[in-house]
Amino acid sequence: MKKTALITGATSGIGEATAYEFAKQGIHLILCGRRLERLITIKKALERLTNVHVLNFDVRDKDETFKAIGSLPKGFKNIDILINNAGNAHGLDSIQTGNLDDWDAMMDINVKGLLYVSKAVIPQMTERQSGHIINIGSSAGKEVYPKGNVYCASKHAVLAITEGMRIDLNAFGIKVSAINPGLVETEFSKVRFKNGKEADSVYTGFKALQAKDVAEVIYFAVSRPAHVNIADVLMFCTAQANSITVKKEF
Ligand code: NDP
Ligand code: 8X3
Repeated sequence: MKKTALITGATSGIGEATAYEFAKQGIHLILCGRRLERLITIKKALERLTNVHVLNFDVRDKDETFKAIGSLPKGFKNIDILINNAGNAHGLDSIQTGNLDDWDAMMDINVKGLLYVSKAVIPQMTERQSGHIINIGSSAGKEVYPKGNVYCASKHAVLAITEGMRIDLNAFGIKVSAINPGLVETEFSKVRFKNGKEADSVYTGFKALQAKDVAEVIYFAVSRPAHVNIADVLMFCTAQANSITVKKEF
C-alpha cells in the first residue's frame, strides 16, 4: 500500500522539492504552507503522479494547526511520514542588536511550530505503532556562527527535540531522523534578509546545495528497510567545510 507523507513548508525550497521527489515514488501527499496559491499550483502539478491534499495554515497558530490536521479526509488520515520542514532564519544580527520580532518568529516557527505539528500527528502513529518523523535541522543546529545566535539556538532545539522524540517513540517502533543541511539555495536568504540586497550575495561565488539534493537524501531516509533508521545526517556542498568556511571563486 502507498504511504502518506505530510510535509510542512511545501510551498518552496526543500519542502517543495521533497513533494516532487515523493510524488515520483507515488507517495500520497499532504502539502502544508501559508501561501495557498502555491499549494494549489503544486497540487495541480503533482496530481498526475499521486494523490495530493493541501492544508493551508500557519504553524505558529496552535489552534489552526490542530484544526487543519484534524480536518484531513479519510484517505489522508493515516500519516506514515511527517516531514517537519517549515522554518526560516529571520535576520543576521549580533545578540545585542537583534530584533525581538525576528527572535519570536524563529522560536515560534522553527521550534514551537514543529512541536505543534508533531503533537497533532504523533497520536495516530503511536496508535498504529509505526511511522517516520524527519525533522529538518541545519548545520546551524550543530555549531554556532557569528550573528547566528537565535537561529542557531532554534536549530539546536530541533536537534534536541529530534533526539528526545527518538527516545520517547522508540517503544512504538517509530523512526525519528534529523537531516541537517548547510547552505541550500532557496528562498531562505530572501526571508532572512527581508528581500534586501544581502540576499542575492549569499549563494554567489560557489555552488550551494540545491533543494533537490536535500530532497533526495530525505527520500533515501524514508526508503530504507523497516529495520534501518537514518538517525542523523549532516550534509554540505563541496565548497563548504563548516558554517564559516566556504571556498568562493569570483
Ligand atoms: P524556504 O524559505 O524556501 O522555505 C521555507 C518554507 O517554510 C516555506 O514553504 C514556507 O511556506 C514555510 N514556512 C515558513 N514560515 C511558516 C509558518 N509560519 N507557517 C507555515 N509554514 C511556514 O527555505 P528552505 O526550503 O531553505 O527551508 C526549509 C527548512 O530547511 C527550514 O527549516 C530551514 O531552517 C532549513 N534549512 C535551510 C537551509 C538553507 O540554507 N536554505 C540550510 C539548513 C536548513 P509559506 O511561506 O508558504 O508558509
Ligand atoms: C541554514 C544554513 O548556515 O545559513 O540553516 O545557517 S545557515
